[in-house]
Amino acid sequence: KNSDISKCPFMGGTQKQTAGNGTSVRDFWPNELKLNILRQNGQASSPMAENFDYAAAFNSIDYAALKADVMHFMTDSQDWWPADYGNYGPFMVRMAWHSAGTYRVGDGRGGARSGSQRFAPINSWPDNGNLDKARLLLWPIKKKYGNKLSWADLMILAGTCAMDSMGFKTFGFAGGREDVWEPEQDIYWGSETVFGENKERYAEGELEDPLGAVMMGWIYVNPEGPNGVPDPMGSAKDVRETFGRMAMNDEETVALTAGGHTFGKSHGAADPDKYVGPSPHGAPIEEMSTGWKNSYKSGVLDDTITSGIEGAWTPNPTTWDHDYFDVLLNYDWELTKSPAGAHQWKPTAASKAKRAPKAGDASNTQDLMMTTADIALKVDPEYLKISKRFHKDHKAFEDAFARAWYKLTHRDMGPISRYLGPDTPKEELLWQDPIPQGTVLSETEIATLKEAISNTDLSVSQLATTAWAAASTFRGSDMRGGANGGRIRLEPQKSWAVNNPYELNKVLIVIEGIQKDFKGVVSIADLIVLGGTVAIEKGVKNAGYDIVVPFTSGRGDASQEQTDLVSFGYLEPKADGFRNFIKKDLKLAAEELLIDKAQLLTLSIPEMTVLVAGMRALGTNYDASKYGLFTDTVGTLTNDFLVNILDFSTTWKATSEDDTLFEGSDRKSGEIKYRGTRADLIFGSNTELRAIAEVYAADDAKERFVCDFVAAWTKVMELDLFDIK
Ligand code: HEB
Repeated sequence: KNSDISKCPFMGGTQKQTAGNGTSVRDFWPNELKLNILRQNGQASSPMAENFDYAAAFNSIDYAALKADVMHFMTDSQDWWPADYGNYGPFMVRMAWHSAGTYRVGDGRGGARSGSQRFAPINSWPDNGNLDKARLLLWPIKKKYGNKLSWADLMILAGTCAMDSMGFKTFGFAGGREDVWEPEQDIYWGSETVFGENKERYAEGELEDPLGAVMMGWIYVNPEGPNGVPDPMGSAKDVRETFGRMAMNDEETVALTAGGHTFGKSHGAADPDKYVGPSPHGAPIEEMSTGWKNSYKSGVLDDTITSGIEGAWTPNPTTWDHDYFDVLLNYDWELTKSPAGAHQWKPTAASKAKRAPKAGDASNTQDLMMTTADIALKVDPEYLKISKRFHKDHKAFEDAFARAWYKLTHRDMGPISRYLGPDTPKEELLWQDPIPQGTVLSETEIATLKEAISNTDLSVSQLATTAWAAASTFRGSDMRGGANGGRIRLEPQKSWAVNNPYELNKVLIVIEGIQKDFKGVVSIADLIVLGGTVAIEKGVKNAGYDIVVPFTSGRGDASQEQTDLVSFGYLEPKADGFRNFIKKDLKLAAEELLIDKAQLLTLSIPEMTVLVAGMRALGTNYDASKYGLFTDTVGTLTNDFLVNILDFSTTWKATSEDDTLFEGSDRKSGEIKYRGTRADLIFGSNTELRAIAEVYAADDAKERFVCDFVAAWTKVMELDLFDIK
């Protein structure tokens, strides 16, 4: 399937002497720190005006007219890629599912929110075969609505309307996904260099974290079975693992797969190696961003080659009905091969199974089929129980499928306040991490509360650490976490090692005391962030500057019942370089995890640099250790960390065998001055970080350092204030 290497001599960069070609730094040093992930989606790569407001643009759409256009589209078959059964519905459902299906809970990355199916590598993954055509078909609608409707929203809207148009009552749809203009570089899709391989991700036996797919280039599992072996029990294991990483439980998994495969068909008319050309990213220029050119007969309808599996799951593939479980459970299945050579299952002759119409000729029929992954829903005992229940209880199945589809496609959008459009359901769902509305405080109230916090014996370091602990759970990947909700006082957060539960509890008791004194006026969430404000202002003042640290109130406090323990568990940091915390025995280095976290916090390189330096100065290490405290004035917001990391009168050597801890001594006297971690030393070692460090360590930068720290701190504190700001 690796037909991507073009034979044309002018392809693939044979003309090497143009800008950007030649070997890159990474070719020489593959382990180079990946700072580039903090430089994505800059203003320069976006064609939108700087003040473009997507929410406002989306809300200006005549939504009813848009839906009517999408509904009409479903049966408006085009000659260049005619619709199977005259209906694009199933094709759109698959496109939307594959757009959303890259989401994984581990780091919140992937998913439908950015429209990244338009770009490589995703546009060219074998599992996304022919979805280039699905998007091209939608172009006239995209063109009509322009900037008001992102590709990301359109893909999910099309998949959802498709189901409505085929008679399924969906749960709702919300817009609000803004497109990116370049592929995301921060998402780790695995280390294999060949599609369909999985050696690297199973190197340790278990599927590597945080990956959500069993092999390179696929969304979840191999439909034919693990490594192409048609073993339904093995497939069940893969399905459970990968859907679990998409935050789906067994019931949701069965509902989604059965509901999805009630529609459409698989395409495997002939041998792909013989007839299918390279994927879009490797295709010749005249194919105009499409790929998988199929030279088998007409190349479309019943001659289409996509997954290689051939046939429909149900007798009426463009109508919502309850046939899927009838077909799966009432018939017996035997292994067979598609015309393309793929393993698949067909009903035994004794089953006297119904048949499905041919995609391009309703007067003709073909066998029904199941993939090995479908058969898993019958052979795995837990899946079978659910399948049987859904088979009998149509209402339960429809409700589960509608809700799971809604969750699948909206999972990465953040709080419901970010949802746009009249089809947004009102019901509060646990996976949306609901937060009750907070109170906006007056200036006087804020001043009084600040005074009250100052009068406690909580230190600058305690207050700053707690505010950071609360706010820094935010992930720009799926917009979850953050200080809002006050969940730092709830399980699981209050017990995380990184939060030093014993110390955290001491702070919480004092904060809760203040809240009691000001009954009903202020949330714990606001108080914790305000505590950080008080701490930073003290640090600024100690440094001799007079800068106001901005504070926005209005956060609410969620309850324990509103907090999904399992799904919040995924927000637990394995490492937090800002607090010099790292769990034992991680394979990744502290500096890599620092960059990863900075990316999830949507920070730039300078923002990350001032935050690390400033937090060291304020003494925010999680265990109050001395690592990275290159200052005599802890609690004063100075640039000492950077000044001293760049100072060559200190010489460093590793003190731990695994090169994770270091001590710095005076080059002349040999006297030990400092201790540091990799998250500290990287600012002196990495040339790009060093360049930024130099700016802030210079004699003319003291005030700028303080100002930029305050701005970056405030940014982190307010990352989750979508409805408030
Ligand atoms: Fe599916 C299709 C597999 C899940 C929806 N899928 C399909 C195919 C395959 C599959 C192989 C074929 C493709 C071609 O064209 O060739 N899936 C699968 C698997 C899984 C799934 C393995 C896991 C278990 N789906 C799913 C889900 C959904 C879906 C979840 C939704 C909800 N699909 C779908 C559809 C279709 C498909 C709708 C059809 C498309 C057309 O027709 O075009």
